[in-house]
Amino acid sequence: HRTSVVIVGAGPAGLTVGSVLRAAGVDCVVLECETRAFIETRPRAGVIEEWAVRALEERGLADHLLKRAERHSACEFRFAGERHRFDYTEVTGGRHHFVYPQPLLVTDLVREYADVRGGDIRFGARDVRVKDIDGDRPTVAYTCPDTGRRQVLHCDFVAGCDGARGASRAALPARRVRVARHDYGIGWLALLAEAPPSADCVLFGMHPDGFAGQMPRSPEVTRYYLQCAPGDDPDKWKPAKVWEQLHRRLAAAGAPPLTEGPLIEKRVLDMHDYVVEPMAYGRLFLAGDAAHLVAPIAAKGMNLALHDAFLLGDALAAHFAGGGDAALASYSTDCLRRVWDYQEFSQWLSEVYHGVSGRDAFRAGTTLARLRRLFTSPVAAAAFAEQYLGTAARY
Ligand code: RFL
Repeated sequence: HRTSVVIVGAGPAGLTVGSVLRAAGVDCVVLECETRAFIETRPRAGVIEEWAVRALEERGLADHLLKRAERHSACEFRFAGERHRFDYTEVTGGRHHFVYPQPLLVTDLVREYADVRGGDIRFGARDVRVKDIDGDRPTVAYTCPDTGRRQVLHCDFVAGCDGARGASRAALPARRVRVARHDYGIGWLALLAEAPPSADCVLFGMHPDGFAGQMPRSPEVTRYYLQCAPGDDPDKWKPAKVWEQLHRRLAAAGAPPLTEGPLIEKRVLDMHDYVVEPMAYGRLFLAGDAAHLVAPIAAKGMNLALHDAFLLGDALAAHFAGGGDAALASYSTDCLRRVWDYQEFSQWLSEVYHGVSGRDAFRAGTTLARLRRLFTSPVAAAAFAEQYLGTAARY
């Protein structure tokens, strides 16, 4: 079988690349190891930056999102027993965050790619192997779930969009890429509660016991985070202990109590980042978490995945339209600028979240000073808002 582009992975990155290619009339195949039902319900991200929503809209990919996503205009920091609302829409003269659960975005994108634009997508593809990326005829082999047989796809380009644990990254020759890693040495217990949000905006609790966060996802489901030891056992966190810690770490004068509910997800995330440089070699182009992981501290991962996907989709479409390969040549450099910018902000924000916990009184003092500055210096507030909402510059 021959096609122009094989896309490995049907996450936000792969499906967006596929939809952009279909709109440009470019032949492609998406290979996904899970089932459609699984990827349409896997809970994860929720925050989409406004520039990314506009970019999806320009490509006809945001109809549902624009009807159903919530628009957020503020977040609230709680520290030293007080609550401080940060109205980023006011600070930036009208910019917002959109809250739209990742499974809904994936559902919209699968429908658009496969059902509306007639894209070829193969679910349950096992043992995907990417080969011959340094020639002009790469191949992607996989095992078909129905027949158990190996299939080989011949193509011009491979888009490696298979996330942090994918297979395509392994096809990059180790001598030609550098993987930069950072480990925060911190764990987060990531929770989903079947309960309405406890506040109409994102809450950040900076507490000597550790960070706690609340992120509205929908009227029925709310995400919470609790800082914990890396590698901690989620089963040790019984519901009573979870809620006791959430109440304690998010407590502030005048704050309404949290709305409790059954915990439908409980996982420990070890906070770490990596960046693969360059993000491309030969005919293989990585996009999204396959190329860079950013700990969910600043809710940036899916936004970076979308940014890569727009650039890669457009660059491949330009190639097949005879528009040259300049965009493919600069793809990695163009993506990495935003990647490093968001990594830096996540590190900065990690210190804000975690600096008051533990026994280091000096670090706690400087962290509280950093927090207070957001509410006393308009310049500091503007800088924070710009990075929190994501660089608005044309991607
Ligand atoms: P995905 O979404 O992981 O999709 C990759 C797809 O590839 C498939 N796959 C394979 N297919 C074939 N062969 C293989 N060998 C394969 N291996 C994997 C997978 O099944 C999957 O369908 O990567 P993509 O597209 O790069 O998207 C990245 C985002 O999913 C990720 O960055 C975000 O979820 C990160 N993130 C957040 N990002 C935000 O922008 N805002 C947020 O609010 C936010 N919250 C979060 C998050 C990530 C979290 N976790 C679980 C780490 C909250 C959490 C808890």
